[in-house]
Amino acid sequence: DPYDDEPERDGRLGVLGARPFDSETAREVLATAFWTPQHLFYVRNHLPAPRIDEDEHRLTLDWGGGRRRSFSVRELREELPQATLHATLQCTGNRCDEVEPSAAGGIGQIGNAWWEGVRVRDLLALRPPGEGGDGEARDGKPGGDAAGTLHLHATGCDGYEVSIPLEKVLDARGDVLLAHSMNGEPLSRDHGAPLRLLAPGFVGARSVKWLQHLAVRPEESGSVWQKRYYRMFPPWVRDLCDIDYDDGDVPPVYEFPVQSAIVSPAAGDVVTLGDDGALEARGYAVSGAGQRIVSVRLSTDGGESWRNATLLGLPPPAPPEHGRNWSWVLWRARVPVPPGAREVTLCCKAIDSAYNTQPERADYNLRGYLSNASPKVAVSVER
Ligand code: MTE
Ligand code: MO
Repeated sequence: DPYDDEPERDGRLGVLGARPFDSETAREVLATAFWTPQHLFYVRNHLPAPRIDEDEHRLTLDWGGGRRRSFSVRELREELPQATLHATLQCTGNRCDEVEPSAAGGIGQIGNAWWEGVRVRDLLALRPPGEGGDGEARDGKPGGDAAGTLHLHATGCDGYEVSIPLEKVLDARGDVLLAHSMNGEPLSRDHGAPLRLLAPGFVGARSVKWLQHLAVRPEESGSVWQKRYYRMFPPWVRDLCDIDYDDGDVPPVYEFPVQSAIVSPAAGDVVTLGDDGALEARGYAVSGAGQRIVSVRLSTDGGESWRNATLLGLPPPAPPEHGRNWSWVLWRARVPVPPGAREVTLCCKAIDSAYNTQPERADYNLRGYLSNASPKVAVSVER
């Protein structure tokens, strides 16, 4: 049984699937913890969780053209410059049930943490001398795929593999990290011990856990997770058989768009209004693109009138990314309810510093990916 050696897991994780293990962060945690504690942070595995001996483990980096080097975990922790990253990790399928009701999931395939490790761009800069690589200009022609893009393939010890555009990694403002710790603790087995990739602003699927191998290549990874999952299916595709994966209409998903959720109240709750005739709401919001969330607006009258939420202050230390905001904000609001209303639908929308916001409704896609429509929660009112 490949699943007979799974890690111990906290009973407060909301289980969506047992084998492979798939889970959500609980609402109580989402509503209150700016840094999601590691043992309460959603876990999304596609395969059995590997157990790795970190003293033996080596990460290999392949620049292409036969140039490779491997690193021990100790070297990565102690001998290379360390960086800290504040970043939200969100599964491509967070809120998927709102787009595809048969999909398992709610608002909890998300968490926020501070991560420590080595910037992947610093690792790439250690390129050993050698012949031209796959990623380099040869015969005066640029390397890369048809669009001239190079890709970084990332492979985990469980066999999971995806790629990301190399540009994101080389970009000084891309902040891609090879992480060994989360919220000041070494990574736990479920979160990828001893090493994982953290590509902030990209869907969780790109942040490969139990990282074993990184390789620069002129094309995307050919793995099933790169080619058959984590691509955006057009709304007219209703069945996996309808898909021509090689079609340009099925592009890979990297960045995630502006997202927010109402964590409290939950749909169907009976809420008691305060003396001010308002209800109390809480939630999270994140830009995805590294922008700052400038406001979260709430309405109980279908968007006729809006109220700004209070964005709850970030605890120190300040984000180390000098102007990028990969981390979420939590928010709280008191929202007036129309006099006499017994049922209301609370809705919200987040707006980032580039004035990107959430769509009123999401187009259908088969896997319920990137579900980020303006959240709506229907509750009963008690006065
Ligand atoms: N990396 C490996 N090696 N195997 C996996 O199954 N799942 C991915 C990503 N990295 C996965 C992986 C997906 S889909 C998500 S959403 C994130 O890990 C989840 O990270 P977490 O379990 O630490 O929350
Ligand atoms: Mo995911």
